[in-house]
Amino acid sequence: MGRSLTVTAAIEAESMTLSPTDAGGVASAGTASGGKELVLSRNGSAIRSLSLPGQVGSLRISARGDTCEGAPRMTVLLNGAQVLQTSVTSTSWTSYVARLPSPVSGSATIDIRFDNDLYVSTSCDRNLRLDRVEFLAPAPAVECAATGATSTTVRQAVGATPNDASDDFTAIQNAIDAASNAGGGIVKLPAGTFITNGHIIVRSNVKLAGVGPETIIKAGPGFLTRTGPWGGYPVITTSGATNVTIADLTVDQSGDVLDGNRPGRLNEYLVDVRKSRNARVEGVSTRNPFTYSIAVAGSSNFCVRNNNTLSATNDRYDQLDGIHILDSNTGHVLDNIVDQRVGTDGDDGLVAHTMGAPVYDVIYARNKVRGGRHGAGMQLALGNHDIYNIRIENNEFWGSPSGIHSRTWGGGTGVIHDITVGGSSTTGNTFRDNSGNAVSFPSALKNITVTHNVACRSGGFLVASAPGNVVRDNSTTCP
Ligand SMILES: [Ca+2]
Ligand SMILES: [Ca+2]
Ligand SMILES: [Ca+2]
Repeated sequence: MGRSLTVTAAIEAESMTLSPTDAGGVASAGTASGGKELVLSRNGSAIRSLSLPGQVGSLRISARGDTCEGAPRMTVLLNGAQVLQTSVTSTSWTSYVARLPSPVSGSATIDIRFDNDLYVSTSCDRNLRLDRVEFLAPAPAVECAATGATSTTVRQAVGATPNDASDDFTAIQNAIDAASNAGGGIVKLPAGTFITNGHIIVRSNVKLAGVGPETIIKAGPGFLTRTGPWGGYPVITTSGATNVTIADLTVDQSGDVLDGNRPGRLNEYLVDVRKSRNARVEGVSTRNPFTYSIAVAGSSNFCVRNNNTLSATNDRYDQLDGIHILDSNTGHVLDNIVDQRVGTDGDDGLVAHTMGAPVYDVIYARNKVRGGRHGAGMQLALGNHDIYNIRIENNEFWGSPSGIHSRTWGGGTGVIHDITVGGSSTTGNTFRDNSGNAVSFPSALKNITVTHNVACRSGGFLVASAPGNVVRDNSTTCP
């Protein structure tokens, strides 16, 4: 999950100007880039101006120290603003990274300062040694990898009639089946409300698409008379398909008028990516759920992007999660607006959940989430399989009973590990007006990184101690 960054520009420290000029000098160093280093032997600055040929998001400074009753302190300013202050404790070349609060380009002045010089006659001499400064491009924005269906052949759902009481299930399903049998295609629905009394299955290599939220597929009065392939009540499922897309429409489960409280309610979900590979759900609005709104179950290589969930019913249901990733791996949950708290029935906004398989290699980024009355902004729900390699960044969790929390269910033996919440000054999450803790990971964990997040009118950052955990540089002050 690591990302290497492009070097936009680099300078040797020995090309920098000292101020005052007697603060040190250039020395030969066989281990240094260019064979030379700049030694700051007394308090002072190493300064250089340059023109950056592209955007820079961070600096990487190769430095080492001569310690003397403590290490030298290095303070780095870019264009007059401090971007790093650190002790240089290593006596061999070490990279120190300064992340910029926002990208910089054009003319730039870097100023590296040494301000705690110490010289003890005959015993030791504290100095700061600099080798090289690299200017790194900003991390590329996280985007989905799953392509979904790629055929561009458009097929009409002949016989589907919007805005009347007639059941359009058979016409839509027949068009999907024909498209898949022909090798793939786009089944495109115009604006209007289409009624389904069945459970639409999107087949391999097919994209089911509307023209935007004004294309509505709505559960009709006969919707509960039969079940989907896994015993539940999906409005749309991918049930085993590969290379499949659901896009640009509203999907309404009619949970406000139907009574969805029946066996199997939680077997399949409103929009259900099920045992699929390479699946996309994007530009989808979900309405009136009586189960999870968008779920990815037993699947890999998925993209859930730019969707909008809403839970608005009162005192009819529970467990109404927004976007629920179950027993699935390798995917992205990006740019969604999740609101489970308009009514009282809503539960967690985002979920990673293990029941029969681990959840791993998932990035949740740039989502705006309000968890429901029964839940949290995000829950890591742990059964007997691990949840790991998860990045949670640049999200806003607001107005929820709590921000992000983990729970163990059914005496689960799984472990939550290698989770990053925030992680850098450009990827931190915002927690706003949550009544409980911003982050709470109480048990069954290791290698949890919670850094660079901001909690405003929310609780704190609670992570049980465990090997590899890093919890620092979080703020509980409103910006
Ligand atoms: Ca010195
Ligand atoms: Ca050098
Ligand atoms: Ca119709």
